Amino acid sequence: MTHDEILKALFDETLVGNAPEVLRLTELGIAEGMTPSAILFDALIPSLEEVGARFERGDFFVPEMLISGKAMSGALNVLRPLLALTGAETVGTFLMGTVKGDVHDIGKNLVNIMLEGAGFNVIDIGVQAGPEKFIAAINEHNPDIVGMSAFLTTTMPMFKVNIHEITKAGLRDKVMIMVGGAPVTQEYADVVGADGFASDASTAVRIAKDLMQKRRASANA
Ligand code: B12
Repeated sequence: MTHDEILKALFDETLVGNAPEVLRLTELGIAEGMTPSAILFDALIPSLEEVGARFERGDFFVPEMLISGKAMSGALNVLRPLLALTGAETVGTFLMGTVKGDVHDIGKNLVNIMLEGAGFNVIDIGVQAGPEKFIAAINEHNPDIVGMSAFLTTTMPMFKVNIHEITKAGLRDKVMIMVGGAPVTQEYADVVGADGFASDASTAVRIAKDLMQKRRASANA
């Protein structure tokens, strides 16, 4: 198979949620010398975008979204070690979770992989994380940055709730806060009082690094 044929097949098989085939094609692509980024950005992510578009049109339902998501997650497990640097110096600690009421974790996992690749120590507190969970994890891990992911317009307000509770617990000055997820915008991030927002994983890494620099500069001031 040519690289283009592999990408096309990966797109199609992710769309129909054929997890074993997506896994096989991902491994084949890597063996054939394709980059993990090409597999991710030229096949897997566009395919999930198409899944979302079909769901919106009423052509796909929740089970279809679920199996496509599972197929993508399987491929991410293969790509994770390839995207992550080994033995890199730790840039900072990043605590990440999907907010309460929300089970979408693919976007979050992707950001985590890229952050690990950039040298961050990532602590993932999973999905459906309420304020208590974020606060307990901040106290336990002392992160530099806390990331919150939300994929539903109905769960986005949890950013504000979490930030309010983190502030009440006296922890707001100890951490930088980043938010993201499909429906989130820079305007929304500003409204809830987050320090950073990114609409994709590579930008998330860039912003996280910028925030770390600011943090170091203010610590030295
Ligand atoms: C797969 C999927 C599911 C799967 C999730 C599986 C999983 N393990 O994640 C399942 C089937 C469980 C699901 C369920 C539902 N879903 Co759904 N789902 C999707 C779908 C198709 C893909 C989401 C995804 O993973 N995308 C891939 C990643 C890579 O997306 P991404 O946005 O590019 O991610 C980047 C950024 O967002 C950013 N980012 C993400 N997190 C963070 C965090 C930080 C800190 C930063 C800085 C950046 C950042 O970086 C990421 C990587 O580049 C989307 C469609 C879409 N277009 O998003 C709908 C979608 C999100 N779902 C939707 C809906 C409505 C639902 C349900 C309510 C359906 C129902 N009736 O039950 C339920 C809700 C369940 C719940 N309580 O959470 C709607 C949301 C509409 C809205 N605006 O609120 C969408 C948009 C579909 C649609 N077009 O209508 N879903």
